[in-house]
Amino acid sequence: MNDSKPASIYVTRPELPSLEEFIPYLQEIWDSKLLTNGGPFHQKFEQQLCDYLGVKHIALFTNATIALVTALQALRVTGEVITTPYSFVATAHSLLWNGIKPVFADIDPDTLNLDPGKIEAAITPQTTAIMPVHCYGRPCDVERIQAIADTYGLKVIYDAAHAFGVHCHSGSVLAHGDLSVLSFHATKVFTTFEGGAIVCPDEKTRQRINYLKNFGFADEVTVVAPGINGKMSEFNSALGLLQLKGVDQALAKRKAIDERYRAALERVSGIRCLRPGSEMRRNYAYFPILVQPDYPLSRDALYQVFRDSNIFVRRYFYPLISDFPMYRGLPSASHDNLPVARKVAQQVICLPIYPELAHDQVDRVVDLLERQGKTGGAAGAT
Ligand code: T4K
Repeated sequence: MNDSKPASIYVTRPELPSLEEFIPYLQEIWDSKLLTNGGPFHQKFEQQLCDYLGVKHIALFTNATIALVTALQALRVTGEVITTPYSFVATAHSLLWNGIKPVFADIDPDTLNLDPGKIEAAITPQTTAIMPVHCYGRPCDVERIQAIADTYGLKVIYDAAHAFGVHCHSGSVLAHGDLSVLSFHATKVFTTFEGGAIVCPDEKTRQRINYLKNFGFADEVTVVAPGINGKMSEFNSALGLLQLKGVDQALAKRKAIDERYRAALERVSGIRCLRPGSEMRRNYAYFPILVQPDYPLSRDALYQVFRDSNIFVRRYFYPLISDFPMYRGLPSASHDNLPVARKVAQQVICLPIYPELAHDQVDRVVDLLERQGKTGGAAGAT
């Protein structure tokens, strides 16, 4: 009898070019001995990234978390910032690292993004900015958020860690707000191993951000701010440059997987897929499902069956940020304030999606959902 388990499937796997393709880039770095501090690959990658994303000014970073911390510094944000509890913890951590108080507002039940209708009630005399997240790469209601920011004189910094390549009706979603921050982490649709970027509205802002990410140096002898070291290295920049060549193909493969899931999951009652959002160009970064009360298994029981079957789905984003010890004492973290986020965090599972995920692996995920949906857990793991 063969009782060996089927191969593991992860929530994501990075898409990489062939090593052979990367060797000449490495050779160039080795020959030049230019490893960091805005070298030739850094400059080329910044330029080509602007072209690809359809934006004019980008500052590359070592990762998105340092970029978020720096974005807040660049705009001199202080006091309180209104943000979502339904995100990766780095969103709110960037506020604490700046001595800013996060004020959580609830999310919209359809988009799972910060609900614009909940923002105004959270504004106080201390509020200086809003930090929404384009969760799963689905655009926030950028117009309504901007209208509120304009009315109250607030800055808007988008955590766009998931929104690489996403377009809304007006073009790149990254062009909205005062600044947008991207992540190129290994788990993202576009990766440079670690990496990130700030999309800026103009060259003056980018210049200031470049000072801040280089210890505050404006020139060899002038330090204009208590900056940090947020620079992207030549290694990561060279990889990014090469990655740009394959990104459209990778997005097309993600699209096919997204479509396969959607078509198959129509048969499975009790499992809700999110409707595509308002975007004109999607990036299929995640495939979240919401386990409804009429599905025979609880979300956590289903999560365990997946794991027992070597399918490593994730509960992004559970627990809510507002439930972690450094946030849960805030008045805005109270259960009554965040009913939608709380419910969604109890229901969500992100299914595997990445370019190399084979269609029979997608079918294995769907079969499990279908089987458990029929037998209510009696089927066990495979
Ligand atoms: N804002 C938002 C909204 C974010 O989602 C994130 C990051 C940030 C800001 C901050 O961005 P960065 O500072 O990281 O640039 C992951 C990532 O570490 C994190 O970057 C990401 N969001 C978050 C949503 O997910 P984990 O703890 O779930 O990652 P991990 O290591 O468990 O990886 C998940 C799966 O991915 C693994 O089971 C297998 C696969 N994987 C992962 C890595 C790291 C690989 O195949 N290769 C790898 O190298 O947090």
